[in-house]
Amino acid sequence: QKNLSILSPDQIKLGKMMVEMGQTHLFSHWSQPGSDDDQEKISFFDQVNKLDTSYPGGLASYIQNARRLLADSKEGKNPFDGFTPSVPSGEILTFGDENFVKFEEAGIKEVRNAAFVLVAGGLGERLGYNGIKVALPSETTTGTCFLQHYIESILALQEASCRLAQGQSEVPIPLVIMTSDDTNARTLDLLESNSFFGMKPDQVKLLKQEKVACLDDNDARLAVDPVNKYRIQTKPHGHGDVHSLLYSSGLLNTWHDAGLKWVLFFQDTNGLLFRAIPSALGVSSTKEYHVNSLAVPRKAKEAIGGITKLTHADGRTMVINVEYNQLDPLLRATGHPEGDVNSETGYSPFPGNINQLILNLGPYMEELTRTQGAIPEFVNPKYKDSSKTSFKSSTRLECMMQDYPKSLSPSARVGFTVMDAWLAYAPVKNNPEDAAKVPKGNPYHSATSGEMFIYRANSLILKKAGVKVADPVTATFNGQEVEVWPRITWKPKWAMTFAEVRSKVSGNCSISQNSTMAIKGRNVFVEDLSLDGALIVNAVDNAEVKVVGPVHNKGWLLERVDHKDTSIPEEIRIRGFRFNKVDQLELNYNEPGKFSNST
Ligand code: UGB
Repeated sequence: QKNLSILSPDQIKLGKMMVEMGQTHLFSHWSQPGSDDDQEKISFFDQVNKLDTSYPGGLASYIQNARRLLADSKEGKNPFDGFTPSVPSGEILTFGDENFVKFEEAGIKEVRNAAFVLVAGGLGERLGYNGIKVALPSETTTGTCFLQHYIESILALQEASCRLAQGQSEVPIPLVIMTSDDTNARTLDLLESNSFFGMKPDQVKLLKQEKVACLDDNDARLAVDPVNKYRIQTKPHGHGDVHSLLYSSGLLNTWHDAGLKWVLFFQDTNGLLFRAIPSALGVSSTKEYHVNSLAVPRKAKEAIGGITKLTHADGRTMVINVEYNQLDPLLRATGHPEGDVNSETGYSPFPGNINQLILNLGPYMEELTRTQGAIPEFVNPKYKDSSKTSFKSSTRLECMMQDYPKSLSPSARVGFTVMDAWLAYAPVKNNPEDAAKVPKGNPYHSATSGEMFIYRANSLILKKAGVKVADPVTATFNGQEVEVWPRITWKPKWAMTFAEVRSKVSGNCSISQNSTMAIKGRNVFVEDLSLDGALIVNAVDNAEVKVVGPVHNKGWLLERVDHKDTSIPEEIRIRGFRFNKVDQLELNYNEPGKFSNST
């Protein structure tokens, strides 16, 4: 009681709410007022205020939701009770065919009406990398980090969309990055020290997610921080926070007023995701989807969620991601004793969610106004024993951004688009040791496979455009057997769509297996090139450059490195290889004009 004298009326109100919500234990160890701890007590209420304002409905709602979910968990209630899973039908695209090209064109037209949202608040515990994941090189031929690649891709889309909408000026496409206390300062620093990678600084907005209170028991008593008895212990709430943050930031209204129509969500380390954006956005706009989730064929038990149609006994249906650890038990419990297994295609019949969502802004705003941005949560306590009365360690509520459609009415147009996995998905999530343990045939999701998949995709795209690209060889790096294709990369501004790639290569081109090629200019035209070695082309935007062959040199050699060798920088050794740049042809065009390397 005496402690109240040092508090403001708002803090006293918060204190009363905490007492009413059964949280008196948080104060039981407080010292008498007038002691040295008074400032800590005020800071405690600052923390409570933050926890209260950053959760939809406030801390009292959080505690109530926690009690309900913890009771369900204790009872062993199945979140899918009454639902039967089946394989949903969606748009299946094949790279490079007429349909794909048509959707890409529709997507490029539409992208000027889009905003992009990158969820990058996770530290990537599975990867174990010491820095932020968006600062990792997506590939080491050019060393371009994920964030630079993403920003350059958005800028290239912006420019391509403007070109299509002839006569209209270029509109800056907004980018929001959701960060957390773990990633915010380093993300801002990466942007600022690189001049925002070419974006206007006010085109990029950082929204920081807050952690949520930890729970000590089934009554949702909040956990005292083990380090500071005047703090509540907190943990991350998950990527689902992105919806409430967007809602409370007011950005959705700003975008709506500016005439935008689409919000595209994506994750921190997928070097291929922008290969899928134009066509997927084309699908969203053509089919007028309210929600479009991108998916790829998924190996049974692969650690990515499965897109599933759930039909309730009462007739309700929804198409939703079911996380990989829930899909197998759900199938077994509903008449599929074999669980999640590959079909005769070699893949699970349930497409894999790559957590790239395209939402139609109007219906999205309506829904968030109704829910205040809150989306369904879950809790995953680790119980001490089967009585389920106490936890091994504190737990918390969590939420996932792909659960957004769960609360939508059945009339919402929810669809998904399946892309070739080689085209659209190359995540970097697993550390070398865990990746080496992935069952043979399943993707490693490591820095090694992430980079090699980029070369594979670029090689296959050029092949489809008529270039003779040599077949890959197999090699093992950090205990992972991968296909090694020629190391081909290009800047997003060179080509964002298949039509653009086709317009930039012509004649009789070939690239040998041990070649490296990096195209870093917009108007670079590759004609009758026969490449056996390394070729780097740098050109300013208004230089039109024709690159012709033959180009033969000793090239860049791939050298194996061990991930345990700490003398090598972490971002290199987690791949298990590096380049020995023995020889190369580097072409530099720094002035406007027309050029060819043959003259
Ligand atoms: N993230 C945040 O921004 N905040 C958080 O609190 C947590 C994460 P993970 P996950 O790629 O295929 C997802 O950890 O959650 C960001 C889907 O659920 O890499 O295990 C984080 O920075 C799964 O269905 O992935 O699995 C990162 O950018 C499947 O689709 C993103 O959220 C899988 O991704 C994802 O976090 C996938």
